[in-house]
Amino acid sequence: MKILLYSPDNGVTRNFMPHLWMFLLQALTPAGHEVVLIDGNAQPMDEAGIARYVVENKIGLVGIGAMTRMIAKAYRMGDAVRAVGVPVVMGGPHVTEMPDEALGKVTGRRHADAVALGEADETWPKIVADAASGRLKEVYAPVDEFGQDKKPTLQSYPPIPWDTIDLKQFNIVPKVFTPMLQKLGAGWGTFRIVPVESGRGCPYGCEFCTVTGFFGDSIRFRTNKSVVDELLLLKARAKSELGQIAVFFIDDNFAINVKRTKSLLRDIIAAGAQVHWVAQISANLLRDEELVDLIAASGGKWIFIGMESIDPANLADVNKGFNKPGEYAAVLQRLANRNVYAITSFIFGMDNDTPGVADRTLNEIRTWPPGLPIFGLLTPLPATPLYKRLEAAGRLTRPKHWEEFIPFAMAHTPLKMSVAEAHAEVKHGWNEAYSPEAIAKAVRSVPAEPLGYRINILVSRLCFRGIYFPQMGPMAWLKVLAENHQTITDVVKEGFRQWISGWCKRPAHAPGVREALGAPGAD
Ligand code: B12
Ligand code: SF4
Repeated sequence: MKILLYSPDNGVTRNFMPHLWMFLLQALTPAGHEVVLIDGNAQPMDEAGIARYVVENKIGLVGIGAMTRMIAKAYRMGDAVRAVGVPVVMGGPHVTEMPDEALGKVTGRRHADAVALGEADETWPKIVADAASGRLKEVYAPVDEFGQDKKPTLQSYPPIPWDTIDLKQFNIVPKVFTPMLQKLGAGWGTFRIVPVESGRGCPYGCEFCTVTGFFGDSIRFRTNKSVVDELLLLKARAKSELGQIAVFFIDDNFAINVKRTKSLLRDIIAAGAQVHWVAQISANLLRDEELVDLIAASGGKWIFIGMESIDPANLADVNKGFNKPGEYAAVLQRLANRNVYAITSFIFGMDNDTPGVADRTLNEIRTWPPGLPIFGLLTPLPATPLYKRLEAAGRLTRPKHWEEFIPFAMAHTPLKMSVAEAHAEVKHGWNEAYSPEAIAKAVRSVPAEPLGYRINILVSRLCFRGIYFPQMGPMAWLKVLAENHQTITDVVKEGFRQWISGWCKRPAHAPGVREALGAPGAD
């Protein structure tokens, strides 16, 4: 059987990296079946497009996975596939929480033949076998022989064959530049951000988060060896293509067990498996100097920190009182001292927020080392404690907000500001944090370091806003480049000066551009 795994875009945001579930299910598919992957973010497709693809390629089963914000598109694509007579199975956080919706038990509009609840590592082979024999069931739940919820251990994680997987659609470097950039240093002909997980689960139970409910509070890890082997495979692939691969450790809280994280990082270093990596770690776990040393030494470049708010009352409201705004600056400085920077995520529209929250947050951010701030709105995702609280209080204004996804739009009314005010705060946050002046200041604030770190800050800043406010199309990009031309010119001039002076002083074995740019192994 030929299987298509499809991840929808939501028509608004574009992801900068593919979703892990597709590669994982592909690796878990029993032998004898062919699996093709299409990520709608990389290969935009509409309903007619997927129906045509499925028919032309004789696909026998389509698997669709989606977060809540993509679910409306997922349903439309499911409808189109089912209309040409091919069965659809859906999985992921949204259908796990709302299986009846996908199966049409609420509205009568059915979008999937089957749903896979929760973690599908162990149910997927069964789904494939049932589909191949025409006996697909409606619901697949990960349970043991007593019907109790069963979580995969991750100890026998399947090797993902990164050396052979077709990754063309996930290359961020435009094809026209590939031949030229392959010659730059160790090669930049391709650049991909690849998701890798080293463990699952987070026990913290923040009120707005799906994770504790979905993965449970039992934390599970892969073996260090299987993670290290995966990194080595990725590193070898990048080298063979004269390209670069960065890894996003998608664990919910990469250092949830600090002892184990240190042991993994030590093993990565010992095996020479360092690649540039990003991971999500909560601020309270970054107090440990040794952990931060190991992060830097193992290739860690950016840490995603869910700061959420600088107001302790807000944090307490959403069960995230373990975040201490008073220590944010010290945590970020500890990272910056090792040239590791942070993606700092904030939520506006919390119950104690009042107009001016963006400026108050921006004033704090300006005192911190440079990073990549993100601003979003408090969103009641289905089945979260937040959703239940707001529903019980009658505060949901759009209880089924996912039916018509609107980016950056609230689905409930905050207590101390209006919905329109909350929207304006988010817009203001993004505009100010990514203004040409703010970008110039961030780049200038690391003058003593190798040029590579300033390039890292500049490029990340220019690109990052685009993940949330896509700079699609050449005109949007030209505008961004024009607005930031002074900073870009300064960095290019500096690079040229360093290159010329390096060239003049060049001994028999001189560092190449890669080393000058601060690539791993050169820090
Ligand atoms: C990495 C990640 C991201 C990445 C991008 C996604 C990517 N390319 O991987 C970034 C950081 C950009 C991101 C952004 C956002 N994210 Co996010 N993200 C994650 C994270 C941490 C890991 C996802 C992952 O790979 N998990 C590991 C895999 C193995 O698990 P899985 O995807 O659930 O897949 C398993 C099962 O669900 C199932 N399955 C999944 N799909 C399918 C399909 C089929 C056919 C089958 C059979 C089974 C199946 O099988 C898999 C194996 O067991 C999750 C939390 C988490 N731990 O999952 C949040 C999570 C998915 N994100 C979430 C959210 C809300 C967001 C944002 C909206 C946040 C924001 N406000 O900006 C944005 C949206 C960005 C966008 N452009 O759309 C929520 C989604 C909740 C929901 N109900 O939709 C999650 C669950 C976290 C949370 N706080 O609750 N995210
Ligand atoms: S710390 Fe992060 S992953 Fe864990 S419950 Fe809170 S928001 Fe979710």
